[in-house]
Amino acid sequence: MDVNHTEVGPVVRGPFSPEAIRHGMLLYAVTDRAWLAGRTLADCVREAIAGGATFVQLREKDLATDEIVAEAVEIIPVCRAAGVPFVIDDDVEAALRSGADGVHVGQSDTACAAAREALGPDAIVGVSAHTVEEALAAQAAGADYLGVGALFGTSTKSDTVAVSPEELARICAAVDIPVTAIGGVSARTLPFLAGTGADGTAVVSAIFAAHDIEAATRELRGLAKVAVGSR
Ligand code: 3NM
Repeated sequence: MDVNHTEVGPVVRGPFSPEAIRHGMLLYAVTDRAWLAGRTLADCVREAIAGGATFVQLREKDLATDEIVAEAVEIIPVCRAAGVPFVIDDDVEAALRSGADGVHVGQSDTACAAAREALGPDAIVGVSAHTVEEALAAQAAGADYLGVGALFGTSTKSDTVAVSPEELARICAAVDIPVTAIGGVSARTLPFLAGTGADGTAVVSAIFAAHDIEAATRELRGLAKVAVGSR
Protein backbone atom coordinates (compact mmCIF):
# COMPACT_ATOMS: atom_id res chain seq x y z
CA MET A 1 0.00 0.00 0.00
CA ASP A 2 1.30 3.46 -0.89
CA VAL A 3 0.77 5.57 2.23
CA ASN A 4 2.08 8.69 0.50
CA HIS A 5 -1.25 9.10 -1.24
CA THR A 6 -2.87 10.38 1.95
CA GLU A 7 -3.94 13.98 1.33
CA VAL A 8 -3.48 16.29 4.31
CA GLY A 9 -5.98 19.16 4.26
CA PRO A 10 -6.10 22.23 6.50
CA VAL A 11 -6.32 21.42 10.20
CA VAL A 12 -9.85 21.84 11.53
CA ARG A 13 -10.08 22.67 15.24
CA GLY A 14 -13.22 20.92 16.41
CA PRO A 15 -16.07 22.53 14.51
CA PHE A 16 -13.88 25.48 13.46
CA SER A 17 -12.01 25.65 10.16
CA PRO A 18 -9.00 27.97 9.80
CA GLU A 19 -11.32 30.37 7.94
CA ALA A 20 -13.81 30.29 10.82
CA ILE A 21 -11.04 31.06 13.31
CA ARG A 22 -9.83 33.96 11.14
CA HIS A 23 -13.38 35.30 10.91
CA GLY A 24 -13.63 34.98 14.71
CA MET A 25 -10.82 37.50 15.14
CA LEU A 26 -13.00 40.37 13.82
CA LEU A 27 -14.56 41.32 17.15
CA TYR A 28 -13.15 39.10 19.88
CA ALA A 29 -14.83 39.67 23.26
CA VAL A 30 -12.71 39.06 26.40
CA THR A 31 -14.75 38.84 29.60
CA ASP A 32 -14.34 40.82 32.80
CA ARG A 33 -16.59 40.29 35.82
CA ALA A 34 -15.67 43.73 37.18
CA TRP A 35 -18.73 45.28 35.53
CA LEU A 36 -21.46 42.66 35.98
CA ALA A 37 -23.87 45.13 37.64
CA GLY A 38 -26.26 42.39 38.70
CA ARG A 39 -25.97 40.41 35.47
CA THR A 40 -24.35 36.99 35.14
CA LEU A 41 -21.31 36.65 32.94
CA ALA A 42 -23.32 34.36 30.64
CA ASP A 43 -25.93 37.16 30.30
CA CYS A 44 -23.18 39.60 29.34
CA VAL A 45 -21.73 37.18 26.79
CA ARG A 46 -25.22 36.62 25.34
CA GLU A 47 -25.58 40.39 24.87
CA ALA A 48 -22.13 40.66 23.29
CA ILE A 49 -22.92 37.89 20.82
CA ALA A 50 -26.29 39.49 20.04
CA GLY A 51 -24.36 42.66 19.19
CA GLY A 52 -22.02 40.79 16.86
CA ALA A 53 -19.08 39.45 18.90
CA THR A 54 -17.34 36.79 16.80
CA PHE A 55 -15.19 35.02 19.44
CA VAL A 56 -15.32 34.79 23.25
CA GLN A 57 -12.53 34.39 25.79
CA LEU A 58 -13.22 33.78 29.47
CA ARG A 59 -10.51 35.76 31.26
CA GLU A 60 -10.99 36.03 35.00
CA LYS A 61 -7.64 36.37 36.69
CA ASP A 62 -9.03 36.27 40.25
CA LEU A 63 -11.04 33.04 39.93
CA ALA A 64 -9.85 29.55 40.88
CA THR A 65 -10.09 26.74 38.34
CA ASP A 66 -13.34 25.37 39.88
CA GLU A 67 -14.95 28.80 39.57
CA ILE A 68 -13.71 29.23 36.00
CA VAL A 69 -15.20 25.84 35.08
CA ALA A 70 -18.51 26.88 36.67
CA GLU A 71 -18.60 30.11 34.62
CA ALA A 72 -17.53 28.26 31.47
CA VAL A 73 -20.32 25.70 31.62
CA GLU A 74 -22.83 28.58 31.75
CA ILE A 75 -21.22 30.39 28.83
CA ILE A 76 -20.50 27.46 26.51
CA PRO A 77 -24.15 26.82 25.51
CA VAL A 78 -24.53 30.52 24.67
CA CYS A 79 -21.50 30.39 22.37
CA ARG A 80 -22.42 27.00 20.88
CA ALA A 81 -25.92 28.18 19.99
CA ALA A 82 -24.38 31.02 18.01
CA GLY A 83 -21.49 29.01 16.53
CA VAL A 84 -19.00 31.32 18.24
CA PRO A 85 -15.64 29.86 19.37
CA PHE A 86 -15.03 29.92 23.13
CA VAL A 87 -11.62 29.73 24.78
CA ILE A 88 -10.34 30.13 28.33
CA ASP A 89 -7.41 32.33 29.30
CA ASP A 90 -4.39 30.38 30.46
CA ASP A 91 -6.17 27.57 32.35
CA VAL A 92 -5.75 24.33 30.38
CA GLU A 93 -7.33 22.26 33.15
CA ALA A 94 -10.46 24.44 33.15
CA ALA A 95 -10.66 24.12 29.37
CA LEU A 96 -10.41 20.34 29.58
CA ARG A 97 -12.97 20.05 32.37
CA SER A 98 -15.52 22.45 30.88
CA GLY A 99 -15.29 21.33 27.26
CA ALA A 100 -14.18 24.74 26.00
CA ASP A 101 -13.01 24.98 22.39
CA GLY A 102 -9.50 25.85 23.53
CA VAL A 103 -7.23 28.19 25.46
CA HIS A 104 -5.41 31.45 25.04
CA VAL A 105 -1.90 31.42 26.49
CA GLY A 106 0.79 34.02 27.08
CA GLN A 107 4.38 34.20 25.95
CA SER A 108 6.51 31.36 27.19
CA ASP A 109 8.62 28.87 25.34
CA THR A 110 6.41 25.99 26.30
CA ALA A 111 2.88 27.33 26.87
CA CYS A 112 1.60 26.79 23.33
CA ALA A 113 3.07 23.32 22.87
CA ALA A 114 1.99 22.24 26.36
CA ALA A 115 -1.57 23.42 25.75
CA ARG A 116 -1.68 21.62 22.42
CA GLU A 117 -0.37 18.42 23.99
CA ALA A 118 -2.92 18.57 26.84
CA LEU A 119 -5.94 19.54 24.72
CA GLY A 120 -5.22 17.68 21.50
CA PRO A 121 -5.33 18.54 17.81
CA ASP A 122 -8.97 19.68 17.81
CA ALA A 123 -8.45 22.46 20.35
CA ILE A 124 -7.97 26.11 19.43
CA VAL A 125 -4.76 27.48 20.93
CA GLY A 126 -4.20 31.24 20.77
CA VAL A 127 -0.99 32.95 21.86
CA SER A 128 -0.12 36.51 22.91
CA ALA A 129 2.73 38.10 20.97
CA HIS A 130 4.41 41.50 21.04
CA THR A 131 7.17 41.22 18.41
CA VAL A 132 7.72 39.60 15.02
CA GLU A 133 10.10 37.14 16.68
CA GLU A 134 7.49 36.05 19.25
CA ALA A 135 4.84 35.85 16.55
CA LEU A 136 6.92 33.58 14.33
CA ALA A 137 7.84 31.38 17.30
CA ALA A 138 4.18 31.01 18.27
CA GLN A 139 3.22 30.15 14.70
CA ALA A 140 5.99 27.54 14.55
CA ALA A 141 4.77 26.10 17.87
CA GLY A 142 1.33 25.51 16.36
CA ALA A 143 -0.68 28.55 17.46
CA ASP A 144 -4.01 28.96 15.65
CA TYR A 145 -4.05 32.74 16.05
CA LEU A 146 -2.19 35.58 17.74
CA GLY A 147 -3.39 38.27 20.15
CA VAL A 148 -1.09 41.26 19.70
CA GLY A 149 -0.97 44.19 22.12
CA ALA A 150 -1.16 46.45 23.87
CA LEU A 151 -1.92 48.85 21.03
CA PHE A 152 -3.34 51.65 23.17
CA GLY A 153 -3.41 52.60 26.84
CA THR A 154 -5.54 50.30 28.99
CA SER A 155 -6.45 50.14 32.64
CA THR A 156 -7.75 46.54 32.33
CA LYS A 157 -4.30 44.91 32.45
CA SER A 158 -1.33 46.35 34.32
CA ASP A 159 1.67 44.47 32.94
CA THR A 160 1.24 45.34 29.28
CA VAL A 161 3.96 45.83 26.66
CA ALA A 162 3.32 48.71 24.26
CA VAL A 163 3.02 47.63 20.62
CA SER A 164 2.85 50.31 17.93
CA PRO A 165 0.53 50.01 14.92
CA GLU A 166 3.71 49.76 12.82
CA GLU A 167 4.93 46.71 14.77
CA LEU A 168 1.44 45.20 14.53
CA ALA A 169 1.64 45.64 10.74
CA ARG A 170 5.09 43.96 10.65
CA ILE A 171 3.70 41.02 12.66
CA CYS A 172 0.65 40.66 10.39
CA ALA A 173 2.90 40.66 7.32
CA ALA A 174 5.25 38.06 8.84
CA VAL A 175 2.75 35.34 9.82
CA ASP A 176 0.10 33.30 8.01
CA ILE A 177 -2.12 32.71 11.04
CA PRO A 178 -4.78 35.29 11.94
CA VAL A 179 -4.05 38.23 14.23
CA THR A 180 -6.33 40.15 16.57
CA ALA A 181 -5.19 43.44 18.11
CA ILE A 182 -5.79 44.08 21.81
CA GLY A 183 -5.31 46.77 24.41
CA GLY A 184 -7.30 49.97 24.80
CA VAL A 185 -9.42 49.36 21.72
CA SER A 186 -12.64 51.38 21.78
CA ALA A 187 -14.91 53.10 19.29
CA ARG A 188 -12.46 56.04 19.43
CA THR A 189 -9.22 54.07 18.90
CA LEU A 190 -10.38 51.21 16.66
CA PRO A 191 -10.12 53.26 13.43
CA PHE A 192 -6.35 53.65 14.09
CA LEU A 193 -5.97 49.90 13.35
CA ALA A 194 -6.80 50.51 9.68
CA GLY A 195 -4.02 49.49 7.34
CA THR A 196 -2.23 47.25 9.86
CA GLY A 197 -3.42 44.00 8.25
CA ALA A 198 -4.96 42.78 11.51
CA ASP A 199 -7.93 40.43 11.12
CA GLY A 200 -9.77 42.17 13.91
CA THR A 201 -9.65 43.40 17.46
CA ALA A 202 -10.02 41.93 20.94
CA VAL A 203 -11.86 44.06 23.45
CA VAL A 204 -12.55 43.90 27.19
CA SER A 205 -13.85 47.13 28.72
CA ALA A 206 -15.36 48.77 25.64
CA ILE A 207 -17.73 45.78 25.56
CA PHE A 208 -18.14 44.51 29.12
CA ALA A 209 -18.06 47.87 30.96
CA ALA A 210 -20.83 49.20 28.73
CA HIS A 211 -24.27 49.73 30.22
CA ASP A 212 -25.79 48.43 26.98
CA ILE A 213 -23.36 45.67 25.97
CA GLU A 214 -25.29 44.73 22.84
CA ALA A 215 -25.34 48.28 21.49
CA ALA A 216 -21.67 48.87 22.32
CA THR A 217 -20.69 45.62 20.62
CA ARG A 218 -22.76 46.45 17.56
CA GLU A 219 -21.02 49.81 17.19
CA LEU A 220 -17.58 48.17 17.52
CA ARG A 221 -18.50 45.47 15.01
CA GLY A 222 -19.49 48.11 12.47
CA LEU A 223 -16.22 49.98 13.00
CA ALA A 224 -14.19 46.75 12.86
CA LYS A 225 -15.69 45.78 9.53
CA VAL A 226 -14.53 49.08 8.08
CA ALA A 227 -11.08 49.32 9.71
CA VAL A 228 -9.84 45.73 9.95
CA GLY A 229 -10.60 42.20 8.91
CA SER A 230 -10.17 42.84 5.23
CA ARG A 231 -7.23 40.61 4.33
N1 3NM B 1 -4.14 41.60 27.03
P1 3NM B 1 -9.25 46.64 27.29
S1 3NM B 1 -4.11 44.14 26.95
C1 3NM B 1 -6.25 41.07 28.24
O1 3NM B 1 -1.48 43.53 25.70
C2 3NM B 1 -5.29 42.03 27.66
O2 3NM B 1 -1.74 41.38 25.62
C3 3NM B 1 -3.41 42.64 26.61
O3 3NM B 1 -8.47 45.41 27.89
C4 3NM B 1 -2.12 42.50 25.94
O4 3NM B 1 -9.91 46.21 26.05
C5 3NM B 1 -5.42 43.40 27.69
O5 3NM B 1 -10.26 46.99 28.38
C6 3NM B 1 -6.55 44.16 28.29
O6 3NM B 1 -8.26 47.75 27.09
C7 3NM B 1 -7.39 44.82 27.25
